[in-house]
Amino acid sequence: MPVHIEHLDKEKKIDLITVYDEHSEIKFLNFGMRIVSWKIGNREIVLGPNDSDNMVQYYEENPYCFGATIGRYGGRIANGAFELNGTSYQLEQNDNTHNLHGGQNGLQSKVCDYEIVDNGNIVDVVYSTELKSEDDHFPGNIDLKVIHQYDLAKLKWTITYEAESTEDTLFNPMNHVYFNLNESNESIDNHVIQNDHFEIYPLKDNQIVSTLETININEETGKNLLTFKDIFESGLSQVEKYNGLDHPAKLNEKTFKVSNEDLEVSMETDQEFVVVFTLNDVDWNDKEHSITEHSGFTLEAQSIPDDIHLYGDNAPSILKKGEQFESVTSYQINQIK
Ligand code: FUC
Repeated sequence: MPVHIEHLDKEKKIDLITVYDEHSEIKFLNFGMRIVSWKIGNREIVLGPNDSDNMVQYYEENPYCFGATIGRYGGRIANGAFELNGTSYQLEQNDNTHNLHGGQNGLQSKVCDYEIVDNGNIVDVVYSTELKSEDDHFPGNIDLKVIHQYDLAKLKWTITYEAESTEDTLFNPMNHVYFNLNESNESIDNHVIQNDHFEIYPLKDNQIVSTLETININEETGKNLLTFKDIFESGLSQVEKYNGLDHPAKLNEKTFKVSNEDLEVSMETDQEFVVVFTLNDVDWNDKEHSITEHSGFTLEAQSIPDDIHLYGDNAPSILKKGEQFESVTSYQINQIK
């Protein structure tokens, strides 16, 4: 059986779940339904500590939500306020005046029940949990399952979200994994975005999406394939302002690929957007794990942040009462050499 379970904190019921064979190994925590390690051979490709010592405390304190399932709403909602079906809702303002990640009581902070379905080469960790209106002040209670599947033969991690709400609400979950495909985690400068269309949505000074008119970074820089270094050094005001990327990008092909010389991570999703965050302005000191600015990047598949203000009643994140929500995003590692 390619699964190992370690009870890290019996009181809090936090378990570390390892799925492995001789080629690769992936580790999940039921606290925040997070990925905490993914090794291809000896190469660790996600940021954060991957051994169990002090792991719980680390992830409780980590301000960047390393590897966590985020929701009910992935990005920022301007001023933490919105209107739905004529009713106004005021959410927690946990990011300046905004609501970020659905607030502090979101999925990232929950310890979830889970079951393992072991089919040999393919293992599912099936988490069950709920989001309550009284905890995050969104309308409706949501029953949800998050399935983390690892396919050992394909080196493919697939996330499925299944949910149902008791009232019309907003639901826009995502995962906050940070990749660095290099042997050393110091920088992502050399990573190449393999999509030849990288269009981002500009943010206002307050980090909220300002317009649906995109900036095409390939056109702006005159480069077909961009390294993160090209982007950091592009001089584009949006990049300067945020010291990197913290922007939604349009997914024309529902796939997004980033590689270094050895490995490629290929994301596939049914979502329309991906938020790419490049760990800008790090003020949380973790030298032991080489967590410094630009030492990792996220590929957060979701609806565009603040879609409720951008699209109103047509916002893709609106989940109707009783409607079945299902969304799938996968990350696959291709070995280049
Ligand atoms: C992403 C970003 C935010 C924040 C967080 C940890 O969601 O959009 O700016 O820093 O990660």
